[in-house]
Amino acid sequence: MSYNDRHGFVAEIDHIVWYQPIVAAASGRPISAEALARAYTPNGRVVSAGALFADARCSHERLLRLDRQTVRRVGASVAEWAAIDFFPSISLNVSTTTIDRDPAAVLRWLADEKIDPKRVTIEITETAPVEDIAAIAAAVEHYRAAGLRVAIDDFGCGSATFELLHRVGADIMKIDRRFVRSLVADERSRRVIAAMVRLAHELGMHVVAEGVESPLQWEWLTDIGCDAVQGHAIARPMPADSLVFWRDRIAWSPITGERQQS
Ligand code: G
Ligand code: MN
Repeated sequence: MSYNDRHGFVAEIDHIVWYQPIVAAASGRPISAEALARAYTPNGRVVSAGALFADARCSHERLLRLDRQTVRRVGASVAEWAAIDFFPSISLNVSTTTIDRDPAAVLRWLADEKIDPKRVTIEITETAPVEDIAAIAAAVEHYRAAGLRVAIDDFGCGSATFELLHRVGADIMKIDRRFVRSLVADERSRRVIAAMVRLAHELGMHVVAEGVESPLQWEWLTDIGCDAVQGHAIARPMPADSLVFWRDRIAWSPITGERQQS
């Protein structure tokens, strides 16, 4: 049973956006903030809207509207932040459906919201079915020419892992949290991650490890050569105004043992 069936409240989704920092692995310096769609349940809890995006019954039109609304919310955050001289880079999850159906939409929306494409990384998840890789590869070229960066999200757990890597020239590889989860206890996980990092670097890509929940995982990932980390060990997703407080706080790096002022 899908999330929608159980909760039945998403006839038309009015979701909000929270942000989770991504930091340089070695220094702990903030690099970017991933915009994450969140929805309120009827009893006021905030849950991930990921389940809604993944719903197979979601029409293409609805997925387009969801992505559109995320960019609108990010536009509002960017304007609020600019008013206090805060200009973080943003990672934006865009569905492959949107990229496939209307490749120019994202660029239009960013322009409408006055978001500088150079501040934006588009994350393409490869766990969703990728219908037309050639079309996606062409769209990605177009985005990069417009100054956006492109990341392959959830790398290693999708149906088209190597085909995407082979056909789509992306800037960033995001290693799925399932590899990160077992790395401290399992040497093979570490070897797999190390091989992914070498592969990414061979292709000139940066590597972000996601789902980093402990300082020990963070340390291992840094030693293995990951460029950046994201997860509860660094910061949980938070509302736009909290991101400012997070930035102003002193971030702690377990690697250098130095306190970092962002
Ligand atoms: O598919 P994608 O990688 O964009 O998913 C991001 C999701 O991962 C968000 O919903 C976010 O709340 C969740 N998340 C972020 N950090 C962690 C973490 O350290 N552990 C776990 N289990 N989930 C996380
Ligand atoms: Mn993502």
